Amino acid sequence: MEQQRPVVMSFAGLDPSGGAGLLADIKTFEQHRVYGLGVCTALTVQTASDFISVDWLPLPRILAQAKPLLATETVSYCKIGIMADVQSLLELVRTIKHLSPGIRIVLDPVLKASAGHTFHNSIPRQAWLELLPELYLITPNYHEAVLLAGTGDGDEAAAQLSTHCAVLLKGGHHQARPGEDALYTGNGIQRLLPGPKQVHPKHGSGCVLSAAITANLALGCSLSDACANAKAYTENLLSSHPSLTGYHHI
Ligand code: PXL
Repeated sequence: MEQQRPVVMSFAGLDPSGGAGLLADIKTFEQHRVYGLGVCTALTVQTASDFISVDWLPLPRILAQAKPLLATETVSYCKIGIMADVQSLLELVRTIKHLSPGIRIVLDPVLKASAGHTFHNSIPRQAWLELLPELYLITPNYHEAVLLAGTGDGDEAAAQLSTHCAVLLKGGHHQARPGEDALYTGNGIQRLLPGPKQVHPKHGSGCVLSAAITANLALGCSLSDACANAKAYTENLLSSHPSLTGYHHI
């Protein structure tokens, strides 16, 4: 018999193509041998290459899914993906922390879907400033970091955001340093270099990375090791097949 696995929770959209959102998160959790709970924040209609529509679930319906589980399970880490707006996100985060004191929250601040749809064009800065100190880690790409900080280039933006919570700046498509990520914490900046494998762009790779970080944290890794392990896991997925769909394996 196995020992009991750590329990983690994902708040994310349903992407029926299975590449992103809840399904990607649960696949990632299972590969890491953590037990994944999944709360749906939105119903999307899409394929790996085409985004068709999104229906946001109202906050009370999101909370109704989470409350009974948070009341009965010990969840020390959760991740949040797409949410309709920052105000609901802030209320969600506060409710999660009220129901599970001490829980650490990883936020993937998704503004745009890889299949082309823009979820959010602008950022209400005041609500963001209230939200950031409630989070353990955010995982923006360069574009998201600049929009969230409202300033400078990606590196300056990440440095500024990291005065509120840890920031993993994703270098995926960065021109000068493609695939190089940087972890900004109170202890400085740690560069995470890409591995040797040939990678192919994938639908949902940001979801997989943040879910893998959450799983590694729940397994007891330091933040720095969790980010490094999750990067290696995501690169395995990116190199698993040339198409937009990737296969999960450790
Ligand atoms: O990868 C961003 C993302 C997050 N969540 C859902 C998505 C996508 C991208 O398509 O569909 C549900």
